[in-house]
Amino acid sequence: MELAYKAGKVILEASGQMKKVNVKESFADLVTETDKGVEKMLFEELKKRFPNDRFIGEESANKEPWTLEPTWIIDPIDGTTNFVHTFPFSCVSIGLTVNKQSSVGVVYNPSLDRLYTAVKGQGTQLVEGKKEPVTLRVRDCSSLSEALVMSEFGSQRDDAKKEAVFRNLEAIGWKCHGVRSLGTAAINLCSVASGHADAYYEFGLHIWDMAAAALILTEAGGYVCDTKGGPLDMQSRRILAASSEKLANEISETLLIHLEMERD
Ligand code: LIP
Repeated sequence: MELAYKAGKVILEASGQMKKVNVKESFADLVTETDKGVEKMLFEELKKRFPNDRFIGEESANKEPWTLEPTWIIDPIDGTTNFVHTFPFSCVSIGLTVNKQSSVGVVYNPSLDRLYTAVKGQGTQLVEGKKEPVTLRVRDCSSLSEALVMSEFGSQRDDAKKEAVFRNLEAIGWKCHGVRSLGTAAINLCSVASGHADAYYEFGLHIWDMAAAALILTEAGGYVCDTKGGPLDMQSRRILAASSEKLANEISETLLIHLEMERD
């Protein structure tokens, strides 16, 4: 939590400043010096406290393989596009997995001063500004026709992704109350955990976008799985999250294209 606040301060101070923006896999896949600087700071600080643990970060050139060992999985800025454009939904995401199971998740959106935390088996808490922490719980919603659904266009720009995004959006969008897209997987998941939305699905995200927030959702009573149903595979680059298993199943059956991508 302390490091999330520290990272958030750096993100907030840099937001809206002139910054060099580089691209990664497509012209819409952005990275800045702030992403790299925050990741370096978090790695250094966590390594001081947990020298024997392993580390995976979005911006590291050589990614360590994900193993059963305790592993910190970090996205220094989830929602880099929002950060570049000053849309106030970016966050730092810090997850810890042990035996490949998420055991700690911390997500902090500095623009709204919202800190989401979860420890396996101990529920999810939100600290907003100076307010007392509150325990989060998903909203009761078991039907797509009553659901507010979140999804993302993502940052890939190839034809297969385009077809999957728009055909799935057409299938889901007309059957639910509405579709929302905040531009950050972690905050989308936290929004379902908070009861602000009822479900979220995406193809093309990465392990660091979900490692912390998937636990935040399940500890708030939500359900996560693969888009085809079955256990979530955090390396598969796809996720379906909902306030209940029943709603997740309905969305899974409604999605038309379950994109297969190169694994993380
Ligand atoms: C982004 C996600 C977003 C997704 C993009 C990208 P980044 O993470 O959170 O929801 O649609 O594909 O992965 O690049 O801002 O850390």
